Amino acid sequence: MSITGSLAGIALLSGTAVAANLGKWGPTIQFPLVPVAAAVIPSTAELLVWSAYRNDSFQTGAQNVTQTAVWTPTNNVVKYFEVAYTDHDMFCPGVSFDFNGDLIVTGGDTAPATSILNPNTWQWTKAPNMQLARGYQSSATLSDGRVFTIGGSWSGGLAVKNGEVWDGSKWTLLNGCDGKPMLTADRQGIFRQDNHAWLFGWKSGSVFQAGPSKAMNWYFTSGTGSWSAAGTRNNDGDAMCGPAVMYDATAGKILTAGGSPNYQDSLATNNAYLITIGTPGNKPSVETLRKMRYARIFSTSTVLPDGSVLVLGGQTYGHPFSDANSTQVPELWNPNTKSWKQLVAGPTPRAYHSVSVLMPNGTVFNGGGGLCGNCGSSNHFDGQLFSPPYLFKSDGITPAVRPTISKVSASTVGLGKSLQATISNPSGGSMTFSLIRMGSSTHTVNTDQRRVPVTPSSSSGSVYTLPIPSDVGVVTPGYWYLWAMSSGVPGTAQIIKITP
Ligand SMILES: *[C@@H]1O[C@H](CO)[C@@H](O)[C@H](O)[C@H]1NC(C)=O
Ligand SMILES: *[C@@H]1O[C@H](CO)[C@@H](O)[C@H](O)[C@H]1NC(C)=O
Ligand SMILES: *[C@@H]1O[C@H](CO)[C@@H](O)[C@H](O)[C@H]1NC(C)=O
Ligand SMILES: *[C@@H]1O[C@H](CO)[C@@H](O)[C@H](O)[C@H]1NC(C)=O
Ligand SMILES: [Cu+2]
Repeated sequence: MSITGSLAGIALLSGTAVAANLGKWGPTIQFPLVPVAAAVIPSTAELLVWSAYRNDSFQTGAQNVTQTAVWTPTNNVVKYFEVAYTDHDMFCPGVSFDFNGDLIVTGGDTAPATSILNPNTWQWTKAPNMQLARGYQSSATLSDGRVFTIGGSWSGGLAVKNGEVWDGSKWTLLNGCDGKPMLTADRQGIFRQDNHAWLFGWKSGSVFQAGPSKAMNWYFTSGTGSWSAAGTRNNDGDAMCGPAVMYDATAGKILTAGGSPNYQDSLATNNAYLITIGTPGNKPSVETLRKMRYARIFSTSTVLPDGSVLVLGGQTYGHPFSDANSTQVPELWNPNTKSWKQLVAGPTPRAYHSVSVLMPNGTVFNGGGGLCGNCGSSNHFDGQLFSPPYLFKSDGITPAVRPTISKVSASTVGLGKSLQATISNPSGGSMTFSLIRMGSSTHTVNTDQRRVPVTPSSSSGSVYTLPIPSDVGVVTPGYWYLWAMSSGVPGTAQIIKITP
């Protein structure tokens, strides 16, 4: 049978209309709060989500507790925890996993604060304040294990906020990492112009800032810091609250999707670009890609094991705390054809304050939206798992036959070393492998996720030898999902720790 045409998601196979494989939305998972931030915690692969000092509303300033919840996928139980002992309302923060899998959460409603979650004990610790109070800054883990942050005038005062680094015991201001070159021209001023930087930790302690400003920049974190301009994304303007994802770190490839010149009350774009970075300080190459079908601000992007990128949610016109103009049709970007495919629409609008995180079984959690107090239906106390098309046969209904990683030789592996993975491959498809760093998501930002393709150096029967690349700027140490795919169908990931 051959595909003879397609119309509105229906493929016509030899004259008979059958459902195309456009993915599937799973049952709704209810939370006791609006999940505005989310991360899969490596030790147990449970999903941590949080809102603000309340479960449905926020207030910048003196609040000092955070409402959190943990969803356990294996038994579908959601537990609620209030975290009070770090004196930190972690709403609108910067979030980064460090080399040990500690979740470093900075600023937001309590603008100077730092809280750290130990993934093994599930205990939060209060850490020293940042040098500058920040909210809507983003942060990125560096190749030397420190964590860099910049910007964040949404709370803690309006100012050009230069970069600073966390070294595990204290924050140090890097005044040479100038906050000015990364400002957008948002009409609300500095309050919005330094929000949600697209930061990628890279080689030699550098950070590539791919947006959302029209200008891209390199930040260098040795000594007192420095920066250099890195050009523009061709004709793209400021792209606030559009996502950017490093879908192939080995090749330095970053996809950007949408955004808007202003944080609110402004049309989004459907622009897409492919940025390829190499040596720190060099100008990256930028390719203008085919546009998405839908313009989007406040969407999320998640890189999948096969290197495709799933863009979910958002709205065509930026209006925080509103479900109006929602884009509920997912779009899946294929890195080989560089084209977008529309998938089955989600039942729930997910725009401002929504999150997406890749789960170990190859589904994507998409949840939240709102946190606006008495705004009623715009508060979404829930989420759903989206199953991408790779989890189904071509009929879009029958589950695909998936490979299994029955054994890995070690759960911790050093950069440049190898792992042996024993694979059961019942479908007999050709095996490929990849690594994806476990992510955290809030406000369109997920600086933790990045994908690294892995080519087996040898195989013997069902045992594959998988070399872990050696560049610490590319394979940021920490916890990673290891994926085995059979003809592009992923099994369940093994969670491994990569050490420097
Ligand atoms: C949110 O918290 C309030 C108390 O502050 C509670 O009455 C309400 O039931 C909670 N909402 C949900 C969905 O759990
Ligand atoms: C914050 O916590 C302190 C005690 O740690 C308490 O005295 C104070 O009232 C709290 N502030 C708010 C706004 O809840
Ligand atoms: C993924 O895990 C969730 C939670 O356990 C489950 O509901 C879902 O069916 C799983 N999907 C696949 C494709 O394994
Ligand atoms: C929906 O989008 C249009 C522009 O396309 C805009 O004029 C309108 O204000 C938006 N609606 C809301 C409620 O934001
Ligand atoms: Cu926010």
